[in-house]
Amino acid sequence: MLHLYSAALRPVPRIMSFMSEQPLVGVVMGSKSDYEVLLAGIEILRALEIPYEARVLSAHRTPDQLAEYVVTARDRGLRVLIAAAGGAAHLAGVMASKTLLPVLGVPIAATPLNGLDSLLSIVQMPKGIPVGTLAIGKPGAADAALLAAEILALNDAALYERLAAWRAARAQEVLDQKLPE
Ligand code: RP5
Repeated sequence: MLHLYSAALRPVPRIMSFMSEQPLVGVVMGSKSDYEVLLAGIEILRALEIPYEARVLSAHRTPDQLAEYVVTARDRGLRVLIAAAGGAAHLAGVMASKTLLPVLGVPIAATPLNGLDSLLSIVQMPKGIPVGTLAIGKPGAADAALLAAEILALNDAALYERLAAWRAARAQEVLDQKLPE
């Protein structure tokens, strides 16, 4: 029994880390099944050259490892945390309870309720422990990354310029759209 307990508390390996620099954004998802949705945000972090790390940690399946990750996050250099989960999505709120870093929650559509369950779970935090809640699914994942970038750009002029260029490019894409004759 003791053996099983120890095994359960073994550190969860970091499954992805694409940047060699010190990560500034920690992207946490409740299950690997959330990853495809979160890619919409991870691709933006990559495009903006923001060092990040991505981890699978669950509020109910790996609560001790999640707590360890969050309480050490600031000292390890992380500045913003993104938390994505589906169902009764308590991941973001639990993370926010353990840190003063900003936590951005992304609801995932993982059950027959299509993400409404996770949206309400994340957005309806009782007062005092804030979670910045984004839209359900890929739009929310993308906006979480952009909001993280805006937070980091407050103290990073070069990132501010990259963010401004990114947004200008999106505007140009709209202006370039052609309708059928
Ligand atoms: C949540 O349960 C996860 O964030 C995921 O969205 C959902 C389903 O997880 P799996 O059953 O695919 O591992 O905790």
